[in-house]
Amino acid sequence: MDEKKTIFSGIQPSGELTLGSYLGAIKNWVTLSEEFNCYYCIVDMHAITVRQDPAELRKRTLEQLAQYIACGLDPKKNTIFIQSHVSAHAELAWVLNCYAMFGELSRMTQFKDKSAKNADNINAGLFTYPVLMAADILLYQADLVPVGEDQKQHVELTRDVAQRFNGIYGEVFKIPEPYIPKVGARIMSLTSPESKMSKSDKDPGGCIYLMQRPEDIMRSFKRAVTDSETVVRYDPENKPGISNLMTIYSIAANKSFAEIEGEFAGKGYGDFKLAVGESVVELLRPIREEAERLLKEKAYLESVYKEGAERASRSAARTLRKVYKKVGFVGR
Ligand code: ATP
Ligand code: LTN
Repeated sequence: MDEKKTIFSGIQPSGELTLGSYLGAIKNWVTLSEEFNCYYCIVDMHAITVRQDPAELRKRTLEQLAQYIACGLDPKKNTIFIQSHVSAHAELAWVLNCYAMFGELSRMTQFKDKSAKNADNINAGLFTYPVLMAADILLYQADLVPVGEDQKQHVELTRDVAQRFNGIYGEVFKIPEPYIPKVGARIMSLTSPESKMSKSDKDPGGCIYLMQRPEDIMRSFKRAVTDSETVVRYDPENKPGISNLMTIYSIAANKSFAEIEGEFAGKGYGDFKLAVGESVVELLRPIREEAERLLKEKAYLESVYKEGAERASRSAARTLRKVYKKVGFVGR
């Protein structure tokens, strides 16, 4: 038996990956990837809960795969795959839909946010989105789910649905735990630091993208919203812009908040923003260069997602078979 703990996480190919998803999620994926049995998924089925251009979705899915690898995920040591390639996700999601309650799904903040943003397309998939996410996680009997703060509620729902199912049928599912970074769990928009940096944000100036050129990254940091004081001090409540920049800098330059406050004591925000921008340029440079190189290797990328889907399917089939048996479906 495999004694290693299992990790599952995924990101939707619904836009360009941002610095937020890197610091909130992918960075932890890389840390965990050496020690654990990891499944990292590109959740294209989740992405269509918001209308997507088909050609763009296809292109972004492959780009995201190249970016996962470029961030440091070794496809030999991790199972990297595309959600729609493993049909068990949709199959388990259907079963779990019958064990998730309308009331609990109605309380999901992401559903409320996305319904407000897509008022003309509040489809049933958007509503049951967290159930598909629960299926993703539970299929692999994951112990840990490394995500940003905004996904904590969905992992909690996953636990509730799993416990409800286990309560009826016995120990079918492992109950997963969210794994959220202490610093960087919620990176804010550079232009409106009271809202989360998000790839589907309408204001691209608020976002830093993994594939962005150094000059564009620097421009966004120079324009970042600050406040009317001139003190670099960590105080998220009263100084959301500066605190967000400090968070980014502390991870990118590997410095504590106290060190940063000392470094910029008596200096203006201009110097600080330049330093943050430069640290992010250097953090992202190798990722962008490696992703650009990999994107030209179409045959290699194809071999990665095909092998990933095969491995994932084998593991997912075991859980699905058990679930089908438990609920009373006749075996084939
Ligand atoms: P969308 O705008 O399409 O909802 P998003 O930019 O919010 O996308 P997701 O695909 O929802 O990003 O998230 C990918 C992963 O990155 C999740 O684990 C999420 O919690 C994390 N994440 C996303 N944005 C941030 C952020 N600003 N700060 C920290 N973590 C984040
Ligand atoms: N809902 C997540 C993406 C996602 C996910 C998952 C994350 C889909 N399935 C399973 C962790 C585990 C999001 O919007 N970021």
